Amino acid sequence: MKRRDFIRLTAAGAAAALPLGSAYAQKAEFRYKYANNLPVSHPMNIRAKEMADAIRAETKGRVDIEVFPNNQLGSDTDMLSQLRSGAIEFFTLSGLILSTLVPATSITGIGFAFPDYATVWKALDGDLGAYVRAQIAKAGIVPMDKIWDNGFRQITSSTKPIDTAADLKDFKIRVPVSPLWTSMFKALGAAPASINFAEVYSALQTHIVDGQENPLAIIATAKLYEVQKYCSITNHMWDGFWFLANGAAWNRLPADLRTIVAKHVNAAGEAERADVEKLNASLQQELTGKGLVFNQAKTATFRDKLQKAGFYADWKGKYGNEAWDLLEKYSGKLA
Ligand code: X2X
Repeated sequence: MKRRDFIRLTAAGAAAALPLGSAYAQKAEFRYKYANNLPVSHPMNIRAKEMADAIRAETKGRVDIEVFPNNQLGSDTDMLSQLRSGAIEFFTLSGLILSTLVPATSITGIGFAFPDYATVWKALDGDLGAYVRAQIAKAGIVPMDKIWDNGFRQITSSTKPIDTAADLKDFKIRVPVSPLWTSMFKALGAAPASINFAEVYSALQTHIVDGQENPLAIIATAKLYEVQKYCSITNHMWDGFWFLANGAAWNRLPADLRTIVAKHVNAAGEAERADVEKLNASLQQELTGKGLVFNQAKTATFRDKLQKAGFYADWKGKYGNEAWDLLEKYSGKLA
């Protein structure tokens, strides 16, 4: 057999042996990575997989997004650096953690700002969200229009139920790495420790901290109930994930592909919002079955404590009047 023929034959053989899915990946012009910090079973990752499939299909394989869930590529702090350097092209991150780079983005997490989901989406899909996205864009990161839901947060503990703000006194609680989170729990009298989500399960298991706070969808999918005993319904803040793109990687995509990608990312985000809202409303029963003991906290005592500690006045000063007015347009008067 001539060498030329041999090469032709083996090349054909290799192509035929490719599994269907990766046929696209082989010829993709844009192979991008999307990374996040949540377990595969969380709606974020279920919708992200559908999203990547839809993008591959509609771009006829030109854009191939690989999803890396569950801190596979590192902690939020690591992934934010990777997004900025272009080592990953897409990343979902809480606005509160993103505030370590773009200070204005934490404003949507101010304690007790939003009474319900209807108000959250009005604000985030309205001019408060537009304001925050404009600040993110100035840092060379491109946020998609629709923020994904994390949810209203609840406090869990291995030692005692949290009923009033007084129960938080000196309470060792893990908070994400974010000045607003630390400030809020200090104002509530607690002893907060900044820890990336990647380390939360083990920090609870080894009693480095006694508690943490997260929405029920995360307490369930990350199995935090295995290492916590009590869950206090506080709804002390809402949190969401901006779907972020590295600016250079985004601009490399031709305009028609950018349109297709943005459409599917935003649609997946809206589907994820509905999934998470439903889960957060229904999980209490399931988690009770797994041994978590629930109580409804007296949230007026929390608001009062924040107000008296000067929390709202301090943060109004930091964000400035333009941003604070946009927040109060939806939250009502806070400070
Ligand atoms: O770190 C957390 O607690 C989490 C998963 O809720 C966020 O990404 C903010």
